[in-house]
Amino acid sequence: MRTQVGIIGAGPAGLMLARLLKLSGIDSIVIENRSREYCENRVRAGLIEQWARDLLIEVGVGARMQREGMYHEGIKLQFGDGKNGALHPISFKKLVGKGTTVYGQQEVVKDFNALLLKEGTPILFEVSDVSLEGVDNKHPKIKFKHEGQAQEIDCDLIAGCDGFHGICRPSLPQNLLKVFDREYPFGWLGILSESPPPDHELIYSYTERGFALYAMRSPNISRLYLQCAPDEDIANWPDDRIWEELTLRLAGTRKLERGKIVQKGVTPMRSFVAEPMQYGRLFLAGDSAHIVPPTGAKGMNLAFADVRKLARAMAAYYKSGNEEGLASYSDTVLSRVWKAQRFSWWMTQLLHRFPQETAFDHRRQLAELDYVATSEAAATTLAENYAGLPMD
Ligand code: RFL
Ligand code: PHB
Repeated sequence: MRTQVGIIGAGPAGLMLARLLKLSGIDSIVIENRSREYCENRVRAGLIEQWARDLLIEVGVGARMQREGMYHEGIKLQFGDGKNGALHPISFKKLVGKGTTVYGQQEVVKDFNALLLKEGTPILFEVSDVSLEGVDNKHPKIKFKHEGQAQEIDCDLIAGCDGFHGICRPSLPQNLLKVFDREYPFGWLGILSESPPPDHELIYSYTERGFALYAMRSPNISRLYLQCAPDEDIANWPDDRIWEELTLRLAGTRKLERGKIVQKGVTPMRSFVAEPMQYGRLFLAGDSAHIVPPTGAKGMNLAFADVRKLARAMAAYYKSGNEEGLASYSDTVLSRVWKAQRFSWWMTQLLHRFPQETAFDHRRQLAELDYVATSEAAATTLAENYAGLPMD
């Protein structure tokens, strides 16, 4: 097989890249090691920044999101347990004139798969034994197995969109890679439940018992998270215990309706960046190069931001042979990546209880929450970053 751009991974990064390239008249083939059904049902991110919503509409996959997604003008912070507990709204709309959209990542993936396959961009699911060859010369190749057959794709360029556990990042010379890594001493236990969310906005709750997040997928489906140990055994959390803990961490500010839990899992939290995000003809994008803790809701948005820049650089290369955009890709996207890292770390350290924290740390967190809730300057900083930094 031969294509212009070989894309490894059919997550948000790979699919958006394939679509942007198609709109610039550039051919690509996407390969994915999981089944289509698995990818379309993997419950993950849910929050889409304003510019990313606009981009999904612009590239032609926004219609269902516009119908079914929930547009949010802000979030609510909850802190101060018991009688002092209160909800503090932060209105992005008022502060920065933007909002966010809640629409499940797996729905975005479904919408892309349907459009790409209909318009003739190949997505090969359930491939195995993927490896790269010749990324340091002009004729890179992707080798893999598909339907029992050994296959090769000759490409001009390769996009490594294969997530944190993929093969692309390890394919860069390891002596060139600089890795920046931080693991947090907690994880999130997440559930999807057939019950209405406690509030129409997302509630980020800081309590003595730990952090909790009350999000949603629709007016009748809640997506709820509890801070837990990073290696928490889900078997220790029967449904009743989850509901009791979620109720306690809402601190009486809203009523929490219970419902059937249809999915649950534990996610460890980490911040991670690998630099540079390119080598020769191989370009990393999304989680294959960087991971953020989910508190700032940045992961899927950053994946889109990377490939928007990458698609532009590739289009310029094919249009005029100009390699400047490709050469500066990593430097260009890393400036946004690090700002998202900073914000995700900041939200995480603000809202979680740390095992080694001192009484001073705890008071400082409460003071910072109070500052964000009462200072327009501080709230504007949160709003600007959460709803999405400007994107050109
Ligand atoms: P993905 O989605 O991991 O896609 C990579 C794809 O590559 C495939 N793959 C391979 N394919 C071929 N060959 C190989 N050797 C391969 N190895 C892997 C994988 O099967 C997969 O299909 O990476 P991508 O595209 O960079 O997208 C990143 C996002 O998925 C991720 O950042 C977000 O889910 C993070 N995230 C959130 N992001 C947001 O923007 N807003 C949120 O509200 C948000 N909440 C979250 C989150 C992630 C969470 N978890 C579970 C990690 C909440 C949670 C709980
Ligand atoms: C989600 O809806 O799953 C979600 C929303 C906001 C976050 C993380 C996850 O910060």
